[in-house]
Amino acid sequence: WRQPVLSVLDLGGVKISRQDVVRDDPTNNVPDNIFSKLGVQLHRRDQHPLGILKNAIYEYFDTNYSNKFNKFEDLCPIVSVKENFDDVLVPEDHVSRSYNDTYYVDPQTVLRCHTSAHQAELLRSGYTHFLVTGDVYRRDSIDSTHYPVFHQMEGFRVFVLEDWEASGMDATLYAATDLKKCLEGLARHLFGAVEMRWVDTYFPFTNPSFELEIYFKGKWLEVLGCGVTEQDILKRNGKPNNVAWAFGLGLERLAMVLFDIPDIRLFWSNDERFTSQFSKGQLGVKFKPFSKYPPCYKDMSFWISESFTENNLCEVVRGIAGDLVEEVQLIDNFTNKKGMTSHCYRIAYRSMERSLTDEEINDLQWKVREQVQSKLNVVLR
Ligand code: FA5
Ligand code: MG
Repeated sequence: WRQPVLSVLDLGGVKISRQDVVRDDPTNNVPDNIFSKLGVQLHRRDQHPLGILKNAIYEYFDTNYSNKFNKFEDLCPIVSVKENFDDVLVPEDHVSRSYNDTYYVDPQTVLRCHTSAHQAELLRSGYTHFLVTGDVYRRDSIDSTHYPVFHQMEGFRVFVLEDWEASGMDATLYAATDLKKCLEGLARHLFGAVEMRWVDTYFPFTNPSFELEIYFKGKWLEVLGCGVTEQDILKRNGKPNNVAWAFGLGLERLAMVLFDIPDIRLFWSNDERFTSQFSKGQLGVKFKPFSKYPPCYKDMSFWISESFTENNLCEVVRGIAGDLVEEVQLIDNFTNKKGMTSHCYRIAYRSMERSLTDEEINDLQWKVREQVQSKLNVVLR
């Protein structure tokens, strides 16, 4: 299923060509490797772990809520700053709005960084129970559980007065209780028995807010964020007398646990040794890793300047090495007497499909060093 080279993509009914999304000007930070992911929609492939997982979640909601949840999985991932941030009350100065964290098409338009970008529009259209699945985009660090494109499913449920009145609880507690019950039930539906825990957290659009973590390979892995929707969102979108809950779950994270997939890059693999292990409706078949090829580590030290960020470094490395980069890790950090700060990063190169040659890796690393110097305003040591 290599992506066909299309001159014009159809993204949820919106026609988009490369030059609409990738431009060489400072108000745009979308690289070609990100553009190439638009329209791929891994979550809509019934044979792909993400599609299998999505279908299993649909089944849970259909069964337990008698098909009441409306499903959306083809909404255009190119959204306005208003939809992605303002409509869900993300403060003006929140880090997620920065060019360091989000892909901007232009100053008013972004690649959605979460499926919460669709909450307001769907509420205004009158939906009270909905699931939105889609690809989301973030500039981020590089390791086995982070990838700049991943998939989320948003869930949203609106309650009416009669719902909480009958319970004798106040509206917020009622919604929070129902939310946790719903998601614990979902976790049991997907995993059977699994170790999980709730962690209190903060989101601008919910209060209270929680994260659910699942114990996986010796660590707690954050799989979703959720909470009771801020009243202001309901008020602004035609539901002033209601209370609601919302969640946003990371499909890759859940699928990694369910199918034992060790590296998030594998979801994008066309290697038959990966793709042939999954079939429609088969939830939780354990992935058998084909032999792991050896990693190759390259260290790189440089004096940083004020504008240096790790996300920018990761973009440069990803732009050159693509999915051959497995991890970028800060291994040393010091400031000298003159106040200059040095960082040493270790880059792990590894293909999941073949052995890399020394020559190939040296070539990649050489290009990385060149671009780090020319694009990031740092001085190599
Ligand atoms: C959000 O995106 C919120 N919109 C979720 C939400 C919705 C909260 C509705 C409340 C109400 P967060 O940034 O934590 O939250 O991302 C949600 C999930 O996406 C995470 O729990 C994780 O499972 C997954 N995720 C986040 N970043 C990455 C990444 N770089 N790669 C893969 N998965 C990721
Ligand atoms: Mg989070």
